[in-house]
Amino acid sequence: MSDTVDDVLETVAAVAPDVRGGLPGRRLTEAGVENPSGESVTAADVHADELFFEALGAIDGVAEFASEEREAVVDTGDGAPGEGDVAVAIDPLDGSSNLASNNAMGTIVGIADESLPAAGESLVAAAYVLYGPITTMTVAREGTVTTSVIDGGEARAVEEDVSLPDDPVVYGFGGRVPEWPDAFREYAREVESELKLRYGGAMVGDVNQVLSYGGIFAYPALESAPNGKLRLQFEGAPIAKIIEAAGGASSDGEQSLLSVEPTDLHQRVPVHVGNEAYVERLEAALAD
Ligand code: P6P
Repeated sequence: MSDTVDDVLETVAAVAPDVRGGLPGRRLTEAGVENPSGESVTAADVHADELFFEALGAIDGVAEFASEEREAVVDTGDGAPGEGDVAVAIDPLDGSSNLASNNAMGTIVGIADESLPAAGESLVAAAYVLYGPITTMTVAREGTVTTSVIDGGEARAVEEDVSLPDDPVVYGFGGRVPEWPDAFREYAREVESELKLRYGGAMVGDVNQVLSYGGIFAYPALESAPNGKLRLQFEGAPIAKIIEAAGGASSDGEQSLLSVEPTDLHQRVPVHVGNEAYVERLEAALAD
């Protein structure tokens, strides 16, 4: 299985430049459809999804492929996840609405050794690509986090054993303040008095701020959306895998995102990730 995980990560790095290269021509083009989460899909989302599906689905050892942009899991191999093969869950272009404003976007990948939808604990690796000033890929595997620069479709490691800084500096909270439940709003007021706001509207960019400077990112439960906005399979679990491997913590408000029971491929989950102290305070605030 380890070889297949290598193949998946190398393929993500190889495809990323083509995703980035396809952005300019698709800057303001809507695909005219909605994804399974009911969100409008851009031409850039479709392009990224097709590139990753074609490349990852062709890997021997990848038995299942699921995407935030596709209704159902696609069987792509003869094997089965957990019996030597893996399942790949991907958000091909996270934060694609940032394309219109030319801000950071990303790709998020979870590699599981059980069939999808899979519990976060079954992730054998997770990664995100950040399409920022530099294209980087951050990978959690075997309990450690590595950040690479993607250069010519190859990942060149630039930071090994990445860990959250001990002294948190930034926070970023999604959703609108009037939509936050009272307990979260009170917690946010405390955090705002302690940390600096860094919120860019693409989870990968905002989480990378937290991984770089320490702090907390959340897209909490909302009054109108008790499960929040972000998807467990394609955003919450893989990002939690990375942040926890970097010495941080994650929570749906009560438990690690890696422990959340998967019930549906596109299930949403409140997401809170960052330094353990801030996650613990969050859970205490919501428990009161
Ligand atoms: P809002 C992008 O659409 C996304 O799924 C995440 O990448 C990001 O954290 C969040 O939604 C942004 O949501 O409500 O701020 O536009």
